[in-house]
Amino acid sequence: MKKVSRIWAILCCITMILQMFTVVSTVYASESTEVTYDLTTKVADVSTAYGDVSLASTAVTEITLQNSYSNDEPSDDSTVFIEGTQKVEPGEEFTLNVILNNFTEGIYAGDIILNYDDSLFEFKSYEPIGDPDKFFYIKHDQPGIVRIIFATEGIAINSGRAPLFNLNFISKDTVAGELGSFTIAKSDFGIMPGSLVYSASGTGIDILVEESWNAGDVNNDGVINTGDLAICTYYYQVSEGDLNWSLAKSSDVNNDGIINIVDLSFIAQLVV
Ligand SMILES: [Ca+2]
Ligand SMILES: [Ca+2]
Repeated sequence: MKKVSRIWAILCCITMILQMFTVVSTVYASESTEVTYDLTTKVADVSTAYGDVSLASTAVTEITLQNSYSNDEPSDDSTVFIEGTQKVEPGEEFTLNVILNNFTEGIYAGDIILNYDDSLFEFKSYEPIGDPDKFFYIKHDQPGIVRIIFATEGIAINSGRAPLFNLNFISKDTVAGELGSFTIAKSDFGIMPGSLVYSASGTGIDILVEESWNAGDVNNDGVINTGDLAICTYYYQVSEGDLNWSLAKSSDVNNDGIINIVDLSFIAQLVV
């Protein structure tokens, strides 16, 4: 009888979660176009922008571009930013997204140097994302520095928000409880007409390699509760390969590459 009651309680939780999913989806759909990041905050708290769902595991830095080479300044709020997860497990693969934002000028080429803490992380690969198609040249001949040079195939990047590429890393499984940095040492973007170069540099994000990870504690705050359920629900049906997988994957408690009812029911059973 006790077991039947427990199953009934789990089913009730799942029903509530799916109802919550509908509400959260509506909130996201109505507010997603208004999401902004605090340019002065290294790790942005975007929970307000996303309604009641906390995305505290997101690390974001956004850098305003300057023109160091002439007096022609970029349009207001032209920025480049990188985002990724705030915490990883030892030996875990993760992704940083590099994105241009608020450009009205035409960008045809870029040259970005990212420094990373090679005592904690290894660079694995890159993935082109977004439009237009781009040609890439990657230079990674010494640990801790990866350089990405890209050029479009004759089409300007001048949309509001333009994802450029993802960088895939893995944390070393020999370290734990340490914080490592990812810093944009240089980022130049070539503009036409005018052959201008706009630049940003000198900031980045920190990512923690955790001591340990408790499956179900999605936001890793030490307790499994409805906050974890909300995050799992928020990323419902997100799967490996999606652009926001690096943010969603901590909800994938059975590690099968998709956030679905299996993960929700697992977490629901552990809610205290
Ligand atoms: Ca939690
Ligand atoms: Ca799963």
